[in-house]
Amino acid sequence: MQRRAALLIVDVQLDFCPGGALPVPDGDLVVQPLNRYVELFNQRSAPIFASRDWHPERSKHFREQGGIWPTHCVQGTPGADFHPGLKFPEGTIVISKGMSNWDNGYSALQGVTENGTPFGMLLRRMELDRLCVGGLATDYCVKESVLDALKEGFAVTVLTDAIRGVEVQPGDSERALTEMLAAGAGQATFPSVRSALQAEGEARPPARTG
Ligand code: VGL
Repeated sequence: MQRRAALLIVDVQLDFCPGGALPVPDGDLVVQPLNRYVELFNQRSAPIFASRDWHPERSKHFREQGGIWPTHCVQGTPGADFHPGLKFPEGTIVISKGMSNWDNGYSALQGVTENGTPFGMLLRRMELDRLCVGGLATDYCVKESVLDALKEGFAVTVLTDAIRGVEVQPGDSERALTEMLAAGAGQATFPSVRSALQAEGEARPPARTG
């Protein structure tokens, strides 16, 4: 059976980029490769989702409330904005997560659309069964999103040319990738994703018009 793929861009927000509150080393370097993926998916009318950390000020995720992270991505603050270099086309669906005081919000599959629809439910409703995932950070939100998506029965491809890790411990990103692959994710870079999408498009009957 043919799979219908969508792009998921995880948490490319200013607080996770150099100069932000919880900078991922070279986090901004995912922007350009992600824009290529955005263009590719958009050209093929494949859906594009962008998740964001969207925390309340008093999240238990933050050090001040007993968590492990500096305060970051607080709802409505500039640090929570998507990186301005991302070229999201019209129709990009934003998935917000970590919105309650007690929710770490690592996984986009725990997130909701602006109407409150759970992301997994939306994917099923749209008959999407593969997620191609890039963004920040490899060792936290990318990893948890990928593992959760696999648990929910979706196929997942990790876009290894469009991810970066926090690396609290050196090697965390590599270990995270190993864990994702062991759980059943695939990995790919731009040329192979482009070929796969092309094949998918050719195998699917043309959309009915009129
Ligand atoms: C993230 C650490 C803390 C992430 C979020 O987006 O990967 N990392 N909160």
